[in-house]
Amino acid sequence: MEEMKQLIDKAKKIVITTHKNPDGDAIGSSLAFFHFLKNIKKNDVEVIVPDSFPYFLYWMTDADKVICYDKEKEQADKLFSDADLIFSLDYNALERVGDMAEAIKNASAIKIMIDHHQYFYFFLLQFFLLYLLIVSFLPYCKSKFMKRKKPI
Ligand SMILES: [Mn+2]
Repeated sequence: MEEMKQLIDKAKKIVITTHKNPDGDAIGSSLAFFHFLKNIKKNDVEVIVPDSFPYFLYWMTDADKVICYDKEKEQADKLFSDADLIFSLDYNALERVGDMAEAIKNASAIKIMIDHHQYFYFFLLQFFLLYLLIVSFLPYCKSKFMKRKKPI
């Protein structure tokens, strides 16, 4: 946290990004962070999303300032290459930003990822463990059930 604060203090140009088909938490977290940075007097901050987001999210303050990469690629590419700091919000794998991945990868900026999703393989592992748990308990449940069903 302290390190991040220092990086923000030092950065002049900051870009906030989020995942493809942005949803409420993507746009909400990006704009909230955008407002936070503006409030601490960071003037050169942009939110760039891979593609457009649903109209019902436009009620959020400054939603109209969000740059859609698929529509304003040239401008966005320049912002990425000029940035000192790039934030990745609400995603944890570059595959999730589609065509924008290349620009982020090539940017010389320091990149910070903040996400509430689990790393994909942990997610799979969790399902596997749940499966094992169910499979190992199944015989036990079955036998209980059978006993109860037995006629007296
Ligand atoms: Mn999301």
